[in-house]
Amino acid sequence: MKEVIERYPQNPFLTPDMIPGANAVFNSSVTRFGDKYVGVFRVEKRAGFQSLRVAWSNDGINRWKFDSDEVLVPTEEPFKTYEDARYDPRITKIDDTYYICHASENRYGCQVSVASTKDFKKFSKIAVASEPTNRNMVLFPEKIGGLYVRLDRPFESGGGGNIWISYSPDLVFWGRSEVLMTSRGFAWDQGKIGPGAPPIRTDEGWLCIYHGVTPRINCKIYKAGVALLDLQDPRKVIARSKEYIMAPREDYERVGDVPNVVFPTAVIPYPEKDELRIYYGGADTVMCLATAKISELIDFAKNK
Ligand code: BMA
Repeated sequence: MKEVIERYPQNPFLTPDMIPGANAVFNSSVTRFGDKYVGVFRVEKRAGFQSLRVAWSNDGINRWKFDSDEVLVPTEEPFKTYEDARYDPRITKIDDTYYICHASENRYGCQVSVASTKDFKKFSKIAVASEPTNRNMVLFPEKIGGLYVRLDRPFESGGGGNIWISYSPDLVFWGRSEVLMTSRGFAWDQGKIGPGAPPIRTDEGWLCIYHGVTPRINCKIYKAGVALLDLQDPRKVIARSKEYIMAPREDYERVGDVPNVVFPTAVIPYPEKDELRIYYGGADTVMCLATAKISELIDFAKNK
């Protein structure tokens, strides 16, 4: 059967042996920056800590050059208390500013933080933007009705979790939170689900790639799906794929520190080619790439 996504033949494109002192590089975000690409990478050190590192590439795939220092290290309160470990970054560009949302793990649980940068050299922390326990915050690339909009995944008891939507005037104070999409009993996304890449605008709605878990006796299998949200009112789910768009199949998705994980964290659209790049972590160890036709993903979301 033809898949809706196509894996990059040279996957994984980034591995820990390419970064001195790294145990793993995964669940990272890449975006366009002028005529180049920049990424904020989740690099787990051999000493065991998570770090966020900026790297640059001409084509967004090869020859990544890492800046020397880790970024978004907290130096002041409240970030020192709540950002013990920083991981799973997602980048959204709004106007001329890039926003980085990431998980902030701390003694109270996990929260989400948001920071901004214009050049990926100097970063400003904006807020720890949720109570515990929450992960996977992604920002929409434009305000809707004058407000910033985000998706995230608060945890629920019993290891579950659904995708929520919230609004904010300033990225600090969030409200009007409601459930957007729930896990589906006995389907591939019957376990917890969470936002993957930040949504992108298409003619047919906001295209959202998300992750969903299939729980099995000895593991959780992380897969990816696609949904479409109404452009004017993204609380309305227009379409959602019955099947996953991607499940762990290749060795680099099956074998690693956490087996059987594909975890999408960024997309880059090329509308002129009807193409979408999907960046994802493989088995919590390496960075991978897949491509898809935007029109085919939309049809897939509509189960056509
Ligand atoms: C999730 C997050 C991700 C990770 C995934 C699989 O809960 O921690 O960072 O990729 O589990 O281990």
